[in-house]
Amino acid sequence: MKLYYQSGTCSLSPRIALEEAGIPYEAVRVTNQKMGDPEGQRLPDGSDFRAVNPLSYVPVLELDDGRRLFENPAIVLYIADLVPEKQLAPQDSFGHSKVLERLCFIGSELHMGFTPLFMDVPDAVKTSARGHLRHRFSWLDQELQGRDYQFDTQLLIEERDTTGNLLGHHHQSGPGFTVADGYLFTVLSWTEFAQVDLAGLTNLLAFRARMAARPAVQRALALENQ
Ligand SMILES: N[C@@H](CCC(=O)N[C@@H](CS)C(=O)NCC(=O)O)C(=O)O
Repeated sequence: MKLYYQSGTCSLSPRIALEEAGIPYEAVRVTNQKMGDPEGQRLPDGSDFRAVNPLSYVPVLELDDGRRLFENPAIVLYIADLVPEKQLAPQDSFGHSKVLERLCFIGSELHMGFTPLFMDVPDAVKTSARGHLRHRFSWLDQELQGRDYQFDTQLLIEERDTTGNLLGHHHQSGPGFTVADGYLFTVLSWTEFAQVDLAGLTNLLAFRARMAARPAVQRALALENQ
């Protein structure tokens, strides 16, 4: 499996999902020779990235048989479903759809909301974009009240005796990491650069710190910057 990525971008989200899943993958760095120009995106051999994604953006997940998946929500849910036992997304239909709902919210209401903040546009447009984002982040802050992660998952816990023999299993339900957390963490990582004010959003800030402490997230960040 290959992940086409660019450091500091939304491809961090599927990278976190892959690291959490423990699935081996090859990371292919896309570089931009001409910032903001889709014709400038290049593969490591210097060829045009549009041969992989005609729209010239990351992330792209390429399966071993050559099929490709585009768009963050689809990619990370696919990764989650490869390892259902890890509960990177709830596997019941409603729980799965709730994670998809949040992934779509992050993609359209947050991720795309940053676009003007990375462009040369009038200050009034940027101020409006920051207000729009602050409003949506405030809602997520409320959603995270009293919770470590955005959704509940159901983990299968093994019971063992003192010598390590398996005695049985039980289910434990409660807030747990899902791929929607990896995507939310990714867009939160842009807030300083984009000057989006998160002051007072204590649940969201605690969530970000909790995510940053996860070994898989730390691996994803370190690998991106290699
Ligand atoms: N709708 C896409 C958006 C992906 C996207 O915005 N990718 C950015 C990085 S965060 C990119 O590659 N931009 C380069 C460009 O558009 O030229 C998704 O959700 O996956």
